[in-house]
Amino acid sequence: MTTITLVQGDITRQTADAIVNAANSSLLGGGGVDGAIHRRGGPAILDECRKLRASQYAEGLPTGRAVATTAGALDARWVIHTVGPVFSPTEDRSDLLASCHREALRVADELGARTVAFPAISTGVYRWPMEDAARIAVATVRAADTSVEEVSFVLFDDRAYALFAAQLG
Ligand code: AR6
Repeated sequence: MTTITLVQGDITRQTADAIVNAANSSLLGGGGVDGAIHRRGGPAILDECRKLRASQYAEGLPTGRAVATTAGALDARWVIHTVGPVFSPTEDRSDLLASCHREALRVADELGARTVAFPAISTGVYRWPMEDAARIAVATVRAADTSVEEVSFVLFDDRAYALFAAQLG
């Protein structure tokens, strides 16, 4: 059984075996969580991302997939980068958002990570409505077949925290 906990705050301040990054396909950084992780984690993360781009992910990491690097100076062993879908009002991309959570947990299992911190993937720059993202994130983690013991969702503000809390009920 995986325990799900909620934390309000900055994901780069968390302690966990693995911290999940809401990245983009380039793996070369960006704003939001991605920018904060690279800033606080330091250049070792970007170095490994560049190596991934030079090897198995020459075309970039596809949406819905996940890959791990060092966590650099973060209080974690690994960063698991995943690429959320951009929200579309005309196309249902929920499976891709669920896939981000499933794939991140699969990578965590491969690494032997027992505690994993997730941000609210796709709810910032990628504009996914928070309530629906919370529903998909919580349901997917609950249904996952994983050895991860604790998943924490790290929510930046009160509203996100409340919407995730409502899903945990
Ligand atoms: N800790 C926790 N949550 C945060 C933090 C933080 N330090 N910073 C922002 N959030 P986003 P996306 C919240 O935009 O929507 C990047 O440029 C934020 O309020 O980080 O998946 C990437 O390179 C929001 O609720 O990720 C991609 O290009 C949530 O984290 C693109 O943005 C996710 O917002 C990915 O967009």
